[in-house]
Amino acid sequence: MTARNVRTQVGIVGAGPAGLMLARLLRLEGIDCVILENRSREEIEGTIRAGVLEQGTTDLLKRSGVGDRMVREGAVHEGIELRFGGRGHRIDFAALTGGKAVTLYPQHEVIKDLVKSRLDDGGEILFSVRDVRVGGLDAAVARIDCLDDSRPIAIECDYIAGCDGTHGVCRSAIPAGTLTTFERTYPFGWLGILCEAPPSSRELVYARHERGFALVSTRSPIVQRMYLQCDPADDAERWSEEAIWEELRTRLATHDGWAPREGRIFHKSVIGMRSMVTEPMRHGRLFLAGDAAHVVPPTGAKGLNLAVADVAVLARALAAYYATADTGLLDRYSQICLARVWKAQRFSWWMTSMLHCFPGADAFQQRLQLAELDYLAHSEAARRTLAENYVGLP
Ligand code: FAS
Ligand code: PHB
Repeated sequence: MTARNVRTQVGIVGAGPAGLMLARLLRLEGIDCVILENRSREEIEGTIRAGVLEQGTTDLLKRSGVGDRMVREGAVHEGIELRFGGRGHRIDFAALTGGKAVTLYPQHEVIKDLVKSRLDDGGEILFSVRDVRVGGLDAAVARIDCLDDSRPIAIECDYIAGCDGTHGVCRSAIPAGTLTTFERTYPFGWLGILCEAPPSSRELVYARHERGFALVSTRSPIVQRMYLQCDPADDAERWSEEAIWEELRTRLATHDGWAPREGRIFHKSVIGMRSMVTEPMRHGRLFLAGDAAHVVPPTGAKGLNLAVADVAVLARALAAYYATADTGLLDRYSQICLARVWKAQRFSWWMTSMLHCFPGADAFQQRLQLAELDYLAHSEAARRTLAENYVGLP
C-alpha cells in the first residue's frame, strides 16, 4: 500500500496519561502534533491502574478544560489513615498543607476524558499501530515510522515525545552508553482487587502488619479498590476470594473491631514493585516523559502524577521554542523534571520501606519501621512531611 507521509511539529509515541495530556497542552498552544498508540482505544480506556490525582494534576486538568467529569465524579480526600498495631492515625492533609487535598478518580477515566477531548477537537490518535520505530534523533528532522493496519506511515517532526511507558521503544532508541539507569527492585508485589461493595472507610487506609502491607482505596460508591502485599511471582488467579478477604481482614484489623466491607471481586492482578530512573530524559530531538523515563512503586501514588508533571514542563518548553525560537527551557527539560522525579522517588521508596514486610528483615529493621510510624503518629512535623509529599510538591 502507498505510504502515508505526515509532517508535524511534535510526534508523540504512546497514548497514556503522559502522551494524551501532552497532546492536549500542545493543542491549547496551537502546536501541531500526531499521537501514536499500539493498543486499541478500548484497551487503553479499560486498563485498570492508578487512582490518586495530586492537587497539581487536578488543577492542570481543570485549567486545560478536561476536568469537568473529574470534578463531578471524582472524590476529594483531605487525608489518609496510617494503621499499625491495631490503631489508626489520620494524616490531615488540609490542616498540614494549608488546604491541599488529593482526588480519587481512576486513571482509565482520565484517559477516556483526554481521548474524548482530542477526538472532539478534531485531533487524531493513530490506535493499534505496529512496528513503531523512531529515528533522526540527532538529525535536522526527526522521524517516526510505523504500520497503521498494514499501511506504512512515515512521520517527519521537529521533536519526538517518548511517552510509551516502561516497555516502550523510545528509550531503547537512544544510543547505548548514553543513558544512566538507576534501579531498585522490591522483594514483593501487590495483589490489587476491584470489588462490588460500598466504601469501607471515608479515606484511604495504609496498613502495616507483620503479615504484610494492605491498602484500602476506592473507585466509586459501589466499586472499591484494595491491595495486599504478596510475592511478586504470585499468580492472581491462585488467590481465592476467601483467602483475599481473610488476609485483608487480618492485616486491617483494629482493636475496635474494624473490618472491610466485602463484595464480589470482579478484577484481580499482581503488579511488581520497582523504582527506576533514566538520566538524562532527553537525547537530541527525543524527550522521554512519564514511565518511559521513570517508574515508582505505587505506595506513594506518584506514577501518573509524575507523568503529567513531566509533560507540563515539556509543553511549556515547546511553547517557548515555537514562540521565540528560544531553546532554553527545552535544554533544561531533563534537569527540571529530574529534580521532581527524584523527590517523588525518595517519597515512594520511604513509604514502601516503612509499610511493607521485607523478607529476611531482622528485628532491628522491624523496630526501625515501627519507630518511623510511631514518630508519624506523635509528631506534627513528621506528618507534615508526609502530607506535603502526598498532595504533591509545588
Ligand atoms: P503508560 O504506560 O500509562 O502509557 C504508555 C502508553 O504507550 C500505553 O498506552 C502503551 O500501550 C503505549 N505504548 C507502549 N509501547 C508503544 C509503542 N511501541 N508504540 C506506541 N505506543 C506504545 N501509579 C499510581 O500512581 N498508582 C497506582 O495504583 C498504579 N498502578 C499501576 C498498575 C499497573 C499494572 C501499572 C503497569 C502501573 C501502575 N501505576 C500506578 C503507574 C501508572 O499509573 C503509570 O505511572 C502511568 O500510567 C504512567 O503514564 P505514562 O507515562 O503515560 O505511561
Ligand atoms: C489506587 O486507588 O489505585 C491507589 C491509591 C493509592 C496508592 C496506590 C494506588 O498509593
